[in-house]
Amino acid sequence: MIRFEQTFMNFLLHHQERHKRTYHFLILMDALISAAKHVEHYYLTGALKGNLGLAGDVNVQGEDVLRMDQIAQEITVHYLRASGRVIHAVSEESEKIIPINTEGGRYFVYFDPLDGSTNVPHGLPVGFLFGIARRNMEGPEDGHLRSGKDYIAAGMFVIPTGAFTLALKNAGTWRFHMDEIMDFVRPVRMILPEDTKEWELSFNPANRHAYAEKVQSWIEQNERKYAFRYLGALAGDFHRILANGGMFMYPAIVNHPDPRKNRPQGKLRLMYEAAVVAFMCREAGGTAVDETGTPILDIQPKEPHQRTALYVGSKPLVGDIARALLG
Ligand code: FBP
Repeated sequence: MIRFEQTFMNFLLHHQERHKRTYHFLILMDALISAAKHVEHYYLTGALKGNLGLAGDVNVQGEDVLRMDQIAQEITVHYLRASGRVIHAVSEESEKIIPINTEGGRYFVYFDPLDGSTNVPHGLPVGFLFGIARRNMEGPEDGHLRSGKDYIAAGMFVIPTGAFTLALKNAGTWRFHMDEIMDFVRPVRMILPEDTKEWELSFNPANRHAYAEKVQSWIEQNERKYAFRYLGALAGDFHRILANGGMFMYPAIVNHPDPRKNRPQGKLRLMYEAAVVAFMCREAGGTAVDETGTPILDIQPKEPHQRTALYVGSKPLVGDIARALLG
């Protein structure tokens, strides 16, 4: 007996119909799905094709560019351009804002086509993260960078696991899995569990003594209550938190023995990392704050690659550490 699954596109078509929305968003999502599948193919074959190494360049963040970063960037920009629906894009792999379909575009896309760079040389899980905002439909559009609360959707592909999670404004966070014909199917609504028994903490333990004293003492008081997991790729770590509950955090680094390694403004990028998971977390019943306890979704970006500290996950835990941060 063949088991037939609901496909992502069928799910989205019904969503658009239910909310009397247009086909434009479908075309954009189709482009992002095609881009992610193409990136997954190159990643899966990367070791044999010698694509998991360095490209020889340095990016805007001062980091060595990986060959896969270039491939993922090229693929994603191609599909966004082909959609004809994107005014401009912000990408981790491009210093400047990328003009796409400036005439006639409808959306802004903020993306990181291959997040979790330390996992790439080993072919371990990485993320394709994206946030989408819509242009001003009532009046002139000034193209300003949008804060997370203005996103209409955000999502992530955990590559190469075939897992895709998408949050739609006021319509929840949904997880899909790739089937045998590379379709994303079987939508499952993700709600952060209230039951704390599966809750996890996720942070880089190598940095814990360089966090603010308040954060270090919060970890000491709470770490024995929860399991600990850390993959070293935001998409993978947040994928777990969405299912099990708990909190992922990448706090500010302020007490590093080598002051040059301090990151008082945080490491993760606001627009295409922190705001993406914060949006997905809100739609799943959770929340996210920065080092000052400010909601991540309320932070207005001043520049495309602005960094932030990030605490994201179950409301009671994020609320608790926010009180400690404000204390
Ligand atoms: P990249 O975009 O350079 O990969 O940095 C982001 C990231 O890899 C996140 O995915 C992950 O959560 C974090 O940095 C890991 O940082 P660290 O190796 O310092 O723990």
